[in-house]
Amino acid sequence: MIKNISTTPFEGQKPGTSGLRKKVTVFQQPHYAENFIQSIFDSLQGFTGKTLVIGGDGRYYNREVIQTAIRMAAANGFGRVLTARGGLLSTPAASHLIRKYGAFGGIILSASHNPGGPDGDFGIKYNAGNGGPAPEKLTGEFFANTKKISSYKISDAADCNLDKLGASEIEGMTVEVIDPVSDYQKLMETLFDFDAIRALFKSGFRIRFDAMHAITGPYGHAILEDALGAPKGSVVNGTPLPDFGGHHPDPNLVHAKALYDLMMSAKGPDFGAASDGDGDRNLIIGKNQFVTPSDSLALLAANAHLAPGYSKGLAGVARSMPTSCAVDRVATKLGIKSFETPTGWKFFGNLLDAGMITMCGEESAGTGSNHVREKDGLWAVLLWLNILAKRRQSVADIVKEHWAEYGRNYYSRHDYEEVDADAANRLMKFLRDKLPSLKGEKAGALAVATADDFSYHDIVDGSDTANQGIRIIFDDGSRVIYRLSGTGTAGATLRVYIEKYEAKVLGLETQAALSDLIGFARGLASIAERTGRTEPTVIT
Ligand code: VG1
Ligand code: CO
Repeated sequence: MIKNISTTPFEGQKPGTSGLRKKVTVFQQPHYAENFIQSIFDSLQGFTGKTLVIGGDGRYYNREVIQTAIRMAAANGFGRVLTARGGLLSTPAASHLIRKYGAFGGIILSASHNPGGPDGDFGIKYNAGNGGPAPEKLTGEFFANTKKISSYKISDAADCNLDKLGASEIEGMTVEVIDPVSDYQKLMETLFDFDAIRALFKSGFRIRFDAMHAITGPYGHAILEDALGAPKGSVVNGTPLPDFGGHHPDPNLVHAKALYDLMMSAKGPDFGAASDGDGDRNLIIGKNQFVTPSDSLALLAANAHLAPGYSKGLAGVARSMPTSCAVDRVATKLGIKSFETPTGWKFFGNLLDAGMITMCGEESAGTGSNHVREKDGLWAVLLWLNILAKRRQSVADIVKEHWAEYGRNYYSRHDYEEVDADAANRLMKFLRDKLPSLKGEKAGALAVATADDFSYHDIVDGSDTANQGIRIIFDDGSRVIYRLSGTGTAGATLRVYIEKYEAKVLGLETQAALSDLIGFARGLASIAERTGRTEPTVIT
């Protein structure tokens, strides 16, 4: 039976953020998840009888909310829910299912790289029919609806069995449980030369893929080990756990330190990679060679033609504003356009849909292409493997050759996590007010050429997005960027991005190469005085 439950308004997903992310305990409040899901449905039109994809990254509270979402989809008139065994779907796999099966949209339950478990984070996001994150116009409506919601519709049907493949029915709506990996694997087979990668592993090439007890475990086992012949055990932490084994499923040098240490040791394999909670991020480390995500994007763009899916070349590329400009140099050489967008995958969607770009990425370990409308961790790993299988050189040699050809964009991000939100906002306001007087300021031998608060005009839909980060550009193209995170769940996180281009001096240690700019960035914003922090929490 379908029920109308009366409820009270709340403040849901802030417009412009990718989903609603809060502590599990917040989501466990009565009606909380229901309110948000109904606010999403109330913003959509014309979905009666249509398909909704529902899945999540397996974190704590996933199963409960999937059952709730299914009951609510039925009560709201969807014709079919498509989900996967255990309700488990990586974000890129969900994006693919939406596209492949022509779904109206999808609900993805994840807080991405944020920790999980009863005291961890939970999240709900909506992806539209193109498979991509809801555009700003829609997230604005979700937010408005959360503030005026008065009731939600839900069926009182029993839980669906998510562990058995096949179809069942509730309130006349079909619920279909499919294998989470097989459609995604088929897509990867169309893009990459599986035979060449198989031959690479046969030749003795070794990989370690750290799934961080998150969603990519089953995908890694099936594709890397079973299909491509990497030895069993190549995929570690491959069983998704509700609390990610107590770890933080963020594939960076802090949270994937064990992988990093192994890759820097004599007994390390040839190639190391990791992915995050929901499977959209990637970390790439060669033997004795860490690859920054910004460099990885540039390298993948420069070598993409070696993979069958990209053999005809790239239409264009895009990077988020704080991402290093390394990929721009590749684009220039290839004679294609490089677009600069605000942080967040949704800004790539229109460019991908319009066929203006084929590949895109962010400094935060996100890379992807037009095969789906999300960043895709395992895809990046497979593209790297395809390139390695064709070039038969080490990661370190490929990286060094790339720098020799294009020069090196030294790059680092300094995060100050969980700082006082008011202090962080005051710091940003101070910088904003200071912008007009920054020209000519010195950082070592460099002088500020331009400074602005980044804004973006979307040439596809004509929309404008302002206040996307303080951007200070020096006379040699070096950059210092400040922005506040939109994904944290406690206090504010200040991100400072530092970049310096060197055409010839290629072998410096990153922090040393950036030291003048780091000193400038800290001094200009009085970070220590304003936040009480003399050092960042995380340096990547
Ligand atoms: C962070 C990253 C951003 C990424 C976003 C979502 O956002 O910086 O590049 O798109 O996370 O990634 P912020 O606002 O905290 O800087 V994920 O893996 O959470 O889907
Ligand atoms: Co993610």
